[in-house]
Amino acid sequence: MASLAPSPDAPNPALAAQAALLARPVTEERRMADAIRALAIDAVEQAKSGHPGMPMGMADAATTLFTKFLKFDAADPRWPDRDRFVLSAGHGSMLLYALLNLTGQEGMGIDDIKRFRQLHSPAAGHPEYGEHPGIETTTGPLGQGLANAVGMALAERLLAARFGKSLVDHRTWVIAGDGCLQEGISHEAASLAGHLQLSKLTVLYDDNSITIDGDTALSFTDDTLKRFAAYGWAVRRVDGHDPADLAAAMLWASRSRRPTLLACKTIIGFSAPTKAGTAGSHGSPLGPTEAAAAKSALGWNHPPFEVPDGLRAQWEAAGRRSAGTRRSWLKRLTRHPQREEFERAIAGRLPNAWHEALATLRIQTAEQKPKLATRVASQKALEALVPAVPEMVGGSADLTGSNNTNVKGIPAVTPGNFAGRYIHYGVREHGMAAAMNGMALHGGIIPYSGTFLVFADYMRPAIRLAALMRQRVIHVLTHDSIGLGEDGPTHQPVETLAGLRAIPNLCVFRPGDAMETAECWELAVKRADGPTVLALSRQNLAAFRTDTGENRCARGGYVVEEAPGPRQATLIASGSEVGLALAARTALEAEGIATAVVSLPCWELFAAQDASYREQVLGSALRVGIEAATGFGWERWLGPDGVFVGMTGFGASAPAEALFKHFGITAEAVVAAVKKRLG
Ligand SMILES: Cc1ncc(C[n+]2csc(CCOP(=O)(O)OP(=O)(O)O)c2C)c(N)n1
Ligand SMILES: [Mg+2]
Repeated sequence: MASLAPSPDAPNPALAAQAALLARPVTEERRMADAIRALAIDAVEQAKSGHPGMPMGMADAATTLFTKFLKFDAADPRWPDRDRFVLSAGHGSMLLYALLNLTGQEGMGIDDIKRFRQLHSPAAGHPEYGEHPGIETTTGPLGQGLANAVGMALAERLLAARFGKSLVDHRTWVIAGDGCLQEGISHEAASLAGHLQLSKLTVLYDDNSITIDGDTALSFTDDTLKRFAAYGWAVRRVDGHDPADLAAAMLWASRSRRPTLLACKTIIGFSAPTKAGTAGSHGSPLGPTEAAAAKSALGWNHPPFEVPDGLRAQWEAAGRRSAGTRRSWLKRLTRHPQREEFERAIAGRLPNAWHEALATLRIQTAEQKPKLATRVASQKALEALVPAVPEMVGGSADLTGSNNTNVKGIPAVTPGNFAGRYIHYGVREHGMAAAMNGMALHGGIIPYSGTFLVFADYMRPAIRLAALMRQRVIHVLTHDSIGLGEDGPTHQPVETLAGLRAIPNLCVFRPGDAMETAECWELAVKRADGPTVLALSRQNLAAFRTDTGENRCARGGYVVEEAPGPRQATLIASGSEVGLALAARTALEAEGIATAVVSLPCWELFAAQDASYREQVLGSALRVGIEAATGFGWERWLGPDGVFVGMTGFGASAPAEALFKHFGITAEAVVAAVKKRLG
């Protein structure tokens, strides 16, 4: 069969279409779009790296959006009721930087753009959350932005249900490319958005038929419109270089009762005389000759980085378009009966009494010493937290009963009805985690959700971005070891903890009993500047903590039982293995071996303690690490002379007790290892 992709020697069909477009009289809109194109060309030339093609192709669509539809005020990019704009195709970052600059936003001056892709410039290679308030999320890993946007659109609906549309009534707009739509995460996220009827979400699809390898015919022959229509979206084809068609489509999208996909047919690298319509304009500078010719084709004869004053003034006026709308909103906020509560939630401040019920739970737990699976203890913590913290929105990727993430009396969200606070995400872990990032980024929501720990790998790219962006999202990951038993090695994480612990700024908690679980939940909710994973057991665990004062998990690791005299061994364990370490200690003490037990529920927090505390906890006696996972990373705490008792490979299918015996993770094995080393 003949290849669908054009041969590299074939004439470039985009050039004829481009010539026809360039032959049209230059309109005001074209000039405004050309300012974006020129800045993108210049910045990429200057940096000698970057992606000019996408901003050049999507400049017309972005101009229509920013001058006619997007509700924003350049004077306050943090205005809570602004429309959210997500550049999911993050490689086209210069499109966003040009828009921020041209609309007159502080913090993205022309000098910043001249330093595109240089150290400490807010104009980084890809949009980085935190570099400028107009950057709503970090993008670059394709598809993530689209899924973040689904979370933002969902957050908007949830907050509108809570505070009413006089305070919360905005849209979410996304620019996504072929790459975003090829990625699996876009399928999950779009399917969820269609199901939930997130009507205030619009994706402008840069339908340019080009990715890095060349024509999309090489790898992408889906009928994308039919695909989105099947998800329950309203879809429409648009001429991505025709302002009237773009405006009509965006107006139509704003009135839709379903999420909308506008497939904007564009020419990548529009105006470049030879590279337009080809992958050649995707990810490298046009080069001085092609760059000059592109500008000349546009009739743009200004020096690099210069935008004529009149054109700047037009763009700045676009940046002020919604200033009046914002002022009216501020007036409504002042009079609104829920003003304080709204401002508190948006600022991410917890309610005053947020941990009172949890404190009561800790006292009860100390008295009752319940033998519980930590996933069940987690549910008890949620029963204390969720009613007290109205911004907590839960969910699970179809494992609600296993993850114990639901709370009695808290209703679920259903399509078109957002009065609930629990999301049935379906079996869409990646989409779920990225949507949660979007909810946290939107503000006013603390998302938590669940799946099995082993499926953290299905969410890893989104967890990594939450850590990079310092977002408060909480993942309840249950069935945390071979302790889950019969489901077998596909479901038994062994390397997962190590993989998660390797992510900077992610707190991975593995509590060992009900008290530790309550403490870890308290820390997770309080943690305003980063994500948290709670690794929880399926099996019941005996209580070892009966003190209720200090939150001992806050230091990441602590001595549970000290040795009666100078230590001969220190057993260091997490989660279900703390109980095992305590049993081994009893046996060792019986043989006269002075042994301490350390619980290490969070490496990230323990590593942040001062060295003297860590030394005091870990001690100078023989260190034995015990964890039903691979030992990768444990040398950090055990040093070169330590012993590790855990897994060395994958698990197996059998009842949990049989597995712990089979893999030698038992109190007897620990005792034997200590005695062998102490000789
Ligand atoms: C998850 C992920 N995989 C791969 C890449 C590398 N990458 C960046 S852009 C791109 C091609 C994207 O094509 P498209 O979205 O159509 O962008 P266009 O070339 O049209 O600008 C690839 C593969 C990435 N950024 N993220
Ligand atoms: Mg493309």
